[in-house]
Amino acid sequence: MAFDLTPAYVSTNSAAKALGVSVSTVKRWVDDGVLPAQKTAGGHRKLLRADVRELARRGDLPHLDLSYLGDSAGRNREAQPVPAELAEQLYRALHAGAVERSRTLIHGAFRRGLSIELLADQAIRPAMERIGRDWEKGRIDVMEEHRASQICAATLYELKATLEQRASKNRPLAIGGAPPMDLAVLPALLAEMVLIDAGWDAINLGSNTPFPSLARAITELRPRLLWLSVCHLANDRDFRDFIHGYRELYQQAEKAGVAVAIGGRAVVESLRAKIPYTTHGDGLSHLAAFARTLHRPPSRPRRGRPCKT
Ligand code: B12
Repeated sequence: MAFDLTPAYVSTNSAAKALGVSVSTVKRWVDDGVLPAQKTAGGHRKLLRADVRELARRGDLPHLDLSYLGDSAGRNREAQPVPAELAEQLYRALHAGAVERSRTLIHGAFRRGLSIELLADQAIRPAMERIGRDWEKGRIDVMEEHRASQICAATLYELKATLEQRASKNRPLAIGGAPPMDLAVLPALLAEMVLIDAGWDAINLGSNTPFPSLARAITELRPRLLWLSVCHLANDRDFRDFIHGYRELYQQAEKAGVAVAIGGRAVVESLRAKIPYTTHGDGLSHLAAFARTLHRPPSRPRRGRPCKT
């Protein structure tokens, strides 16, 4: 049997960030014996990752963020929620209009390590699809559908603020949104969050954005990437207008050297056959993967790794 003799330590600083408390609080917990610690030859405290995780599990710590414990994926894998279960719970909470429960589920999933793209593709999308089906079958009213969208959007704006706080300074810029007549909010908002989480500075121009305004954003903001979430093209006329406006936009993007990522429910094969694009994806995991090929953010420094004694 093989034993791993290398203990996985983290610094007081990383532990503080992971537990969502100040460094002095962590030091006090160490002094009080709440959190076991050893000292390096240089007199620094070193904490076992497993002890920090255990404290996280036991304690009532509202600002917990185990991503700071810095495992290989940057987040705590063991505790990750199962997306299908999360989708089911989220659907129930959204269906019932349970604001706090929905918030807890979304924020909790992120804190426990679910990436924004998985949250989008495997939890929010299926939950909202079921809400959409309920509406289609007359089981719920537009009231419930709008309420569910509002709860999601409000919670995602909160989460976006968290992503912005931890973003680094020098990031490439992406701009995007939904095209004219498309009123969906969540897909473009989630695309923006996926890009921020992938190390980009992202500006979402939101739903129903005219093509000339997207073109102006290319000229004035000089992004490296433009994303478009196309969720609804109501009829043949909308379809034709979209193709016309989009082609002009694409030409301008190409001239400016801007990559164009397109996706959304309305980007069906018959539409894709008629338009150019740099990349298309069925889900936001595709967008994240593409964004990583254009820009790889520096990995989070492994602060506080003790020198070998
Ligand atoms: C919420 C909602 C609305 C809201 C949107 C408000 C808001 N705040 O967002 C409102 C009330 C505006 C609305 C209106 C309408 N809606 Co509606 N709506 C929905 C609903 C329930 C959820 C959509 C959603 O937010 N999903 C969550 C997001 C995250 O998922 P997503 O859109 O699928 O996005 C994923 C992918 O497409 C992809 N993706 C998205 N963007 C991008 C971008 C890139 C670059 C990449 C790579 C990938 C990508 O990744 C995302 C995450 O996995 C859907 C049901 C459903 N099946 O989706 C119906 C649905 C889309 N709506 C529908 C309809 C019919 C309408 C209306 C025509 C109703 C009416 N009669 O007025 C209008 C049209 C309005 C318009 N012009 O846009 C139908 C569409 C049917 C069809 N044939 O396409 C649906 C499917 C409901 C149904 N089952 O019938 N709707």
